[in-house]
Amino acid sequence: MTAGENVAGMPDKLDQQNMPVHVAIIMDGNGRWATERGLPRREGHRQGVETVRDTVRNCNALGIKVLTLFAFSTENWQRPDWEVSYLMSLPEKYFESELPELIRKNVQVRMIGDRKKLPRKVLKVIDEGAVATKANSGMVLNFALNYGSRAEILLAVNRLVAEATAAKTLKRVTEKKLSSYLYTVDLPDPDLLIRTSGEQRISNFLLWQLAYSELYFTEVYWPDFDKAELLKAVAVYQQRKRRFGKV
Ligand code: V07
Repeated sequence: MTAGENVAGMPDKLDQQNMPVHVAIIMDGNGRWATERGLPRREGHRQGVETVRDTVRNCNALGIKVLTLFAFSTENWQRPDWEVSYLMSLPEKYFESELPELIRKNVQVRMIGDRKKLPRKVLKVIDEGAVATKANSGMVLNFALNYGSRAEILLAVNRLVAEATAAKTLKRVTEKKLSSYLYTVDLPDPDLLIRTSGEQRISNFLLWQLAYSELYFTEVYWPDFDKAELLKAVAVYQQRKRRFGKV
């Protein structure tokens, strides 16, 4: 696709030669979206899943190769019990409606994060989604669940130390070596990080992997992050790349 053509009916000016390969998103603002409408917070999360569905479709149509979505952080356990329970029902809800289409569209589903503490039922649902799409060679859809970046890095360092202790030798650790112990071992680093809902922080998300990523922050709440907003984010990414290329 070239400039001026459409992605599913939407006019755009994207440069297909300069698409981000890996897009990561902090999906913030579901609660605020609901509260501002006088709706229960759970409605915001429900709408958030709809936005996940649309965003996966749109990224796939744009030719993005990896989409990482921050669905649940290690800090989110501090939410009220009812909210944690509701959030934990969403992976199943998502797959119930979307798994056939993900399979059909050659999308491979994965999870990154600490599996300990996640309910057995949730792990079962996610593993089934991963197994059902394991052989798919198209877009990788990577859900960060019970994910914290410092914990990920510490896990990697401790595994390195344990192996070195067992082997009674410690070679100099390189970036490549450490990267190979992270959850994202076989994924490229994100080219573009998007965070919705106005906060301008990384919040313990992919700290190592985001070292050279373009950061895009928008005031738009996650449930309102539609195709036009996604195209805007990618257009800003491409504009920054073009400017960088000139100097
Ligand atoms: C969650 C919806 C999106 C906005 C952010 C918070 C609420 C999709 C999933 C999911 C996770 C794993 C998986 C398949 C789907 C999800 C949680 C919350 C905990 F394999 N959306 N979504 N998981 N929200």
